[in-house]
Amino acid sequence: WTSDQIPKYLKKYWHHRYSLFTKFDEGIMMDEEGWYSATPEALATYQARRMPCNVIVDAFCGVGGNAIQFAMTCEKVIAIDINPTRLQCAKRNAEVYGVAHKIEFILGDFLTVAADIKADAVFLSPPWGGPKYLQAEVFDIPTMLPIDCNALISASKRISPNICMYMPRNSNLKQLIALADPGSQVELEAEHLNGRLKAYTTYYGNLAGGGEGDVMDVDHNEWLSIFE
Ligand code: MGP
Ligand code: SAH
Repeated sequence: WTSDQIPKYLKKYWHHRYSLFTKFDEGIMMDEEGWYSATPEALATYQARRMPCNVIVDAFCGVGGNAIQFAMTCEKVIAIDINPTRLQCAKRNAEVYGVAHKIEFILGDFLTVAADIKADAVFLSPPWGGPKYLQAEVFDIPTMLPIDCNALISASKRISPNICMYMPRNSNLKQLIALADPGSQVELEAEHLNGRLKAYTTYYGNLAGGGEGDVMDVDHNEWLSIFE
C-alpha cells in the first residue's frame, strides 16, 4: 500500500500504521478489513504478556496483529482465519517479525475448526461488523456481533476455559460479563492507547485476575449496579 492507494475512509488507519505494526516499512501486508481491525501493537503486546502459555489459539487472526505478539510469549500459536487473503497477510507479517515458525496457520471457520483443537488459552477478536460498530450508542452483542456469541463461547470452552475476548469500547458490558460461568470470576479491562479508550478486553477462567482490570464474581450481583 501507498498513501494514494488508500480509500478515504481508511486514511486514519494509514496515519496510524506504525502503531498497528512498528515494523510496517519492513514489508507488512494488509487488506481493507485488516486496516480497520488489526489490534494496535502496543495492546497486542500487553495482551500477549498477560497470557504466556504453551499453546494458544488466536481464533480470528486477521493480518496477525495478535498472533505475532503471542508467538513472542507462548511456545506455539494456532492462528485461524476464514479469509485466505488475510491469512496470507498474517503469514507474511509473522515472517517480518521473525516468528512464523512458531505459528500454525489454519484456513477455516473457527466454529468448525475448534472441535479438533486443544490448547491452554483462546484469544477471540471476532469481526465487529466494520467501522460502523461505533454508530450505535451501545454495541448489543447478540444482535450486532456478526458471529453467534454463545456458539463462539461454547466452541472456545471446548478448547480451554481460559478465554480472552477483545470487544468494542461501546459494548454492553453486562453482556460481556454474563458470558462467564456462574460461580466463576471475570476481569474486564479497558484498553487505552495514547490516552484514548480503544476497546474492552474480558478475561475468563484462570486469566481473570491477572491484570489491571476490574475483577468480578459472576454469582455476585453487585457488579450489575456498576454499569447502570
Ligand atoms: P476504530 O473503530 O478504528 O476506533 O477501532 P478508533 O481508532 O478509536 O477511532 P476514532 O476515530 O474514534 O479515534 C479501534 C480499534 O478497534 C482498532 O484499531 C481495532 O484494533 C479494533 N477494531 C475495530 N474494528 C472495526 C474491529 C473489528 O471488526 N474486529 C476486531 N477484532 N477489532 C476491531
Ligand atoms: N486480531 C486481528 C484482527 C481480527 S479481525 C489482528 O490483530 O490482525 C477479525 C477476523 O475474523 C477477520 O480477519 C475475518 O476474516 C475473521 N473471521 C470472520 N469470521 C470468521 C470465522 N467464522 N472463523 C474464523 N475467522 C473468521
